[in-house]
Amino acid sequence: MDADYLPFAENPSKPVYQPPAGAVDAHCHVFGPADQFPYHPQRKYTPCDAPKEKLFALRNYLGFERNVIVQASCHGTDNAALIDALQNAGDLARGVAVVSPDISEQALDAMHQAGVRAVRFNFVKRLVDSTPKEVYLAIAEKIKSHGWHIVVYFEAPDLEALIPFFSQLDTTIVVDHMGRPDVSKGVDHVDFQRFVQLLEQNPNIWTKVSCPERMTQQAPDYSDVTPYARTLVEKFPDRVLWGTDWPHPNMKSHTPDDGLLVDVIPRIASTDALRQALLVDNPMRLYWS
Ligand code: 0GY
Repeated sequence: MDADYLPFAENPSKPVYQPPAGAVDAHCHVFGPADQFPYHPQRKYTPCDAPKEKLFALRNYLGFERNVIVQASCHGTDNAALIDALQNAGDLARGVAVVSPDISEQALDAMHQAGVRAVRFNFVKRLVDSTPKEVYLAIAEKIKSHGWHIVVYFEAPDLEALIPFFSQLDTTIVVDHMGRPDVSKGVDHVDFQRFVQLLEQNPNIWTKVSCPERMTQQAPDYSDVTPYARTLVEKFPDRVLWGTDWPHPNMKSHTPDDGLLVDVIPRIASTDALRQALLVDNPMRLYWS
């Protein structure tokens, strides 16, 4: 099956920056392989197979110790590839699943046992059909007793309409990719400032300072994205996570080099203390404690 976007880099460069011991890549995916874990029939894109073995090899090559693997839309609510990866990672991976509200307690228990610690609500219109808020609220209620949190993915223009919904979720919320600002607008633009204010007002909200490859006009330097990430790391040092976003589904502009993405880290987290929080202490607190 052919992917409908650029394949990921099979041989990324070795990063110059070495992450601290115990570093966590807190946003990455596994896809397929399709003959073992088929993609969802109603998916919005067909990915390149990106099996667990390649993810674990990349983790070691880049100098990371652990992964948080996020269920992507192309696998729908079938979390089999994710669970298989978690079960093969020992204690070195945790998962973010996508579930429907009728999932049984038994299935949630089994997922927890495998390492799932969160569910993902995806609001990106090109990736998923819209889901009624009541459905998401029912899922939020179901996961509460498991101590899981909620990962949300949306794009900046949609944030304003989502804020009342987020205030109904009385759990930790992790926002993917800094809320996907349009980086041509500058950090002072109302859209990004709305996101910063949301984090100031709601201490339950965290964010991943990830994914420069999707927002940039300046690959592979990403200097148009780094001011956004740096702002969030400095303002909210205890509520930020970092991830590669490997294998970069849906990339059409360029093929990201994961080594160069790692080399962005010291430019967004300028001290050892900020990097220790971003790469080790924060993800360990959220996913391994
Ligand atoms: C990402 C980004 C994308 C895809 C998904 O669930 C998904 O299919 O998250 C994207 O195309 O922006 O977070 O990896």
